[in-house]
Amino acid sequence: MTEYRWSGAARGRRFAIVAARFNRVVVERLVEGARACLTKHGVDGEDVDVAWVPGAFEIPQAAVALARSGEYDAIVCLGAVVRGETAHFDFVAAEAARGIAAVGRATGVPATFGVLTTESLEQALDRAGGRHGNKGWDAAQAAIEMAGLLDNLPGKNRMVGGET
Ligand code: INI
Repeated sequence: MTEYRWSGAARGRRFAIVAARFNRVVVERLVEGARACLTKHGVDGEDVDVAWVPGAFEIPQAAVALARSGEYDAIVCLGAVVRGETAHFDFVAAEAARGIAAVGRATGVPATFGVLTTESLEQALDRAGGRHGNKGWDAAQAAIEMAGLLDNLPGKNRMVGGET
């Protein structure tokens, strides 16, 4: 029986953050949380690149391009979709989630989901360094873990260039 584990060494790995500008006050805090997590785990600031996109809907396209570049061990996707502000909340949120999940499966480069989907801006701020933690930190932590786990799984798991 093999139990595959994440090996914890994050130092030396490269990460890309894809951040959606919509609700920027929230997303900037998610980016800060993600950066803080990566730094805490020994990742050099020079090894973390950030790509800003207009909104959460555009995250998957940038994420797949970064994943296919072969430059990164994982992609951290950050955004804030707030129901109160849009009738198309469900479409934006669902496409962001579906698209981000597809990036990881298609390319083999983990893409983690730090897109808040909340009823109000207040709820979003609560999850961006407020009383419910920082989901940017959580998404970065998941990216470190997935990058370490994939290296330990059998076979060649980085299939850069796959279909989404
Ligand atoms: N994008 C978000 O990231 N959050 C939102 O709350 C949001 N609202 O409210 O509409 C939002 N819309 C923009 C969308 O992501 C696209 O950028 C836009 O539709 C252009 O394709």
